[in-house]
Amino acid sequence: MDSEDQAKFMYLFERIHEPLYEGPRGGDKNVYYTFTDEPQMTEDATRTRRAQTDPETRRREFIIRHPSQNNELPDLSAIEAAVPRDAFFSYFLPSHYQAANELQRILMKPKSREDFMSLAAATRDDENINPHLWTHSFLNATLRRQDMRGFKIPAVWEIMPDQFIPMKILKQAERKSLHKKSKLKNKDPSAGQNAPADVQPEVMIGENPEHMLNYFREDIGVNSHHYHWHLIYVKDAPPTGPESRDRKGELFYYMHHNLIARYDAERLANGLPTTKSLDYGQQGFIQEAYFPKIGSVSNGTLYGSRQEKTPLTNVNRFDTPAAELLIELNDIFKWKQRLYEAIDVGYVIKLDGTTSPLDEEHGIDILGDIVGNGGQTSPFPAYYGYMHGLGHMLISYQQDPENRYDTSMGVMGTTTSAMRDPVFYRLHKFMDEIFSYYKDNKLPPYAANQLQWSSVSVDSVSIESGNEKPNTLVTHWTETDVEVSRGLSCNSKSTLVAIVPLKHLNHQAFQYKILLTNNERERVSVAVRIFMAPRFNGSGRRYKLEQQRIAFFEMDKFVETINPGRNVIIRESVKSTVTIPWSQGFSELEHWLAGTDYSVQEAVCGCGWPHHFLVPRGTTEGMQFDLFVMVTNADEDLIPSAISHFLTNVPKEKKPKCKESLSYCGILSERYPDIRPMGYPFDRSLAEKVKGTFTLEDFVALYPNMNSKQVTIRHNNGKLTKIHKPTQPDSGSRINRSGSTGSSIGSDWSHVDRFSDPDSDDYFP
Ligand code: CUO
Repeated sequence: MDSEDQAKFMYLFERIHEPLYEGPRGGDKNVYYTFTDEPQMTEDATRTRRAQTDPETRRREFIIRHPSQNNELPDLSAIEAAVPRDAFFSYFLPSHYQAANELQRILMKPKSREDFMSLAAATRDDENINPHLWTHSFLNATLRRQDMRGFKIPAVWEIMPDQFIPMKILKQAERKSLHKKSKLKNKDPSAGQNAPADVQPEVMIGENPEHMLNYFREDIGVNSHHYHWHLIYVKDAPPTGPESRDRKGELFYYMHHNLIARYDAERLANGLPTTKSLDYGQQGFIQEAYFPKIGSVSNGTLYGSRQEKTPLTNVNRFDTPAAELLIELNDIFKWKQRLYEAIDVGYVIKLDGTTSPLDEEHGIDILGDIVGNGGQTSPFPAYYGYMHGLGHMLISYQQDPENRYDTSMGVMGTTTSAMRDPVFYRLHKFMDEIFSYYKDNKLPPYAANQLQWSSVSVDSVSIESGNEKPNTLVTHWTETDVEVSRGLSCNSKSTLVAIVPLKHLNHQAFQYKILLTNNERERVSVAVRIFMAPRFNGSGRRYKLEQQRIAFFEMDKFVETINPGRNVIIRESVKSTVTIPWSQGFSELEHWLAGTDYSVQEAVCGCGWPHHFLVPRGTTEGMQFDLFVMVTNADEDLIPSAISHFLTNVPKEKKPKCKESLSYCGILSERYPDIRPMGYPFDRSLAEKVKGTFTLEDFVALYPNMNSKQVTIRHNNGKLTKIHKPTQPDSGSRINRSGSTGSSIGSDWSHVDRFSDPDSDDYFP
């Protein structure tokens, strides 16, 4: 792989709703794609011809051999009929999902990378292909193909800004950018070439108290993580072997359980009650309204909206012949009953009449697959249904369940946008309760010998953050520039960029300080597990551990080898293996490509909790949280091949190709790295003797390999730091011209350094 291949690849993601011949592309607006149908074009000839650059005009031209010359262009008509070009593409609609899978299968076929890119370009330019379906399939194929390992994908919010940023703000950015263009033509000195559009970055706050949570629900990192998670956890991924997703049913439970726990921490911080499960009963209704401000630049419409107290109704829509949709509330109710019965009797029925036990090793994985994935992964699809996907679709059409008004689906229909809607969390709470019912009633509480490890004791834990008092974390706001021009049609010929400064939560970097004693005579490898949860419930009372345990969310997990005797571990917050850095955009990748030390080792591949949201917001006066740290034997608990992923200092040659969240996203084609049940030790009911009035402190006092600390999270609402995009791309030394704070690009997690305010204490790893 070389820089030309990377450039050829990444510009396929630019302006996905326009054909490639609508050039030019790239920050310098000098990149063109040209299809050739010369029958004798060999791969080598294509390679030598594909990046011709005219020294006068600096026009760069990628020549692509059109796959139709050898009759290699497949028939896409069935895919196009299933997902019309102007439809909102929905991962949850079985017909859409199958069509995306079919396109992905087609894109996996080419033997060479060159042919893969040619086929991707040709399918992309098919007049009737849906751009979001194409993006889904192309990304998926890229992540799975061995010959694409190490390629860097631009941030998904730059590829599809319409899925993440309100249409009004995009239009403002577009307009400002066009005005700048005309001012520049008239040599108006007030026209800053690359100044961000002066648009309102605030999320809309109306009178509805639910709007206070917009900063969480509409965060582009949060939504991008959710999109990527579903992109890689394809419903029918095999459990073992190449392209496998080990324990994907269990991870469906665990990742979404963490989303609810994190959301509830924000609800408590805003004085709102924790999430209530959605009631699917006959009199059920959705209390919360949702009026999306986002839509699709391809079809020119916003997602459907929903009034408060919308009654839940059957859906019976025949929008297109291929997308007829009948969902009955009664079906969801029936599936729920069958699942609770299966849990009670301890097994599920299979299609062939036999049964599978819901045992300790596989039970949660089977249930997670049935609820979350349905279809091929379910032991009996018709009997247990597809509660998750059809639950999303049922809700997404409640504003117009019979299509009397020709409205679009709501945001709940897509994985890019579902987390924006308050009802997302209520639907997932409904499913989370099924998993909890199973774990709490059918699995024995952890016995003492499953919790304690006498080799190592955790003597104390604390947090240090800058000049703050010990055990105090501070959050604030940051405004980060997001370039939207690459996903819109604006300025397609101009080098001016449209930028939206987006305001999002952030926090001051911190470190955990963990004092341990190794009681053995030799070095041991410890797996350090760190969780956090609010200390007080919605009524302001101290949580009992039996209630608090479901409020814990994972902060970090890593491995250290410690000497006999006393040890101190200092762990930097930015190393968290739960989070990923802010994804690189097109212009960052262009800067990186222009660097001299080009090397491709790792890429930020998109799946992972956004690092800027590692710490919950807290409150201005300081909100109390409990930090929990537990160490277990890494040699027994972690998959040996995965241990290097958890090490703090990983040798370069062992660094993963893809920086993703280990706990929330696993590792492609490998076993899930942690052998313990996901959520251990809080994933099941406590033993009788510690249930009642036990608090976290009482619990950790029983086991020397655990410890806890009360932590204050203070929100500095008045602080706003800014992170600006690199300046105008240019074919030469852009990095120096931009004033980058940059260290060597591509030498660490392959993330281009942010171009930040030098006075800011923000840290984007
Ligand atoms: Cu992630 Cu409902 O699963 O969305």
